[in-house]
Amino acid sequence: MKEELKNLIESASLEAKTIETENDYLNIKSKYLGKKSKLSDLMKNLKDMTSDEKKQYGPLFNKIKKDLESLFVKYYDNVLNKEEKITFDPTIPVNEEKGSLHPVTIIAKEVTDVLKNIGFMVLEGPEMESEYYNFTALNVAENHPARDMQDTYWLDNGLLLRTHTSPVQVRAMEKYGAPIKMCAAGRTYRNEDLDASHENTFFQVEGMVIDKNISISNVIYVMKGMLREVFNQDVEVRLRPGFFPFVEPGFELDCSCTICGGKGCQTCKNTGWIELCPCGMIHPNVLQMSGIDPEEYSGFAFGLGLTRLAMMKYKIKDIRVLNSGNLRFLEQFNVR
Ligand code: FA5
Repeated sequence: MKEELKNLIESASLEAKTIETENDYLNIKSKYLGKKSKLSDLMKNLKDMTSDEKKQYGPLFNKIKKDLESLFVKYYDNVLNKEEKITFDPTIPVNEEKGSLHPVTIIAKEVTDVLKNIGFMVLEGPEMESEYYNFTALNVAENHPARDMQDTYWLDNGLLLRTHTSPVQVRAMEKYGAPIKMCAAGRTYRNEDLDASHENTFFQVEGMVIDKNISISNVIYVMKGMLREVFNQDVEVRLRPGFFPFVEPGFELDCSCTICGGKGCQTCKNTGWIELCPCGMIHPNVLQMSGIDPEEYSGFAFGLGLTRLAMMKYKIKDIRVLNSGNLRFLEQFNVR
């Protein structure tokens, strides 16, 4: 028996040195320590041994089992350490190809930087929003057709994917009260038919100023200034009446299409203009619902289509390329 055990330990020790993978480790463990192993067979003899022999072999079997186990683990650890060393090998050449910022991220930073410089707080709001913040608190009644125009993705938890960044206005009014100057850039969602200028996932920047004696001329001044900074030149814009339940009066600010120079193309649906930034004076109901006295304060708000602004600045003909993950397209924006 002793001779057999000695041979077993010798061959296990030799084989342990060949462990190179997790599979090798598991196989050798099962071969020498498993239920059908030689050691297990030898241990079955215990029941026929005298009590003196049992006293001698019982502890010996246990010791051999433990020794072999730690031997296998030791060799397997060496394998793992070797793998770790390879993972952190500092001599591996660095991949010089770095990513660059997405064009919408570049524009979002440019716009919020301009607004920050003139005293706007830069805030964020949740993309998964409640019906109250997305519609009700913005004076959009439950059966109002404006809810249809901003059809969205309704979630199992009763929330929805926000259709615009306007809910951040409400959250900011509730948290900070008046006076206030804030902006918030972020992703918005709509259940849309896609075309060259409509995506189901796009970005907006909300802006809002509430103070005493605010008028529509303030919003026009801020928006024109912001566009001038982003485009590094004056851009042709036009203002026309627009309806949104949360502003009164409301306006649509359109930008002359930079793709066709205003001549008309597929991107601007042959109108020569791109709807860019609706705005208006905040409706008194909205102020009141968020705890601000409309007799004392007035304010303006705008909701800039950030993805469309990126299209206009970089002359991108089709909005769909922006969410496509197309690296050849994205590599052109070499900003980090
Ligand atoms: C709104 O979302 C309002 N919340 C804007 C607002 C804020 C008005 C504050 C008044 C006061 P509208 O649905 O028009 O409005 O969207 C605003 C801008 O987002 C559009 O002018 C357009 O530039 C952009 N936009 C709207 N839908 C899409 C779309 N499907 N794909 C890409 N851009 C879009």
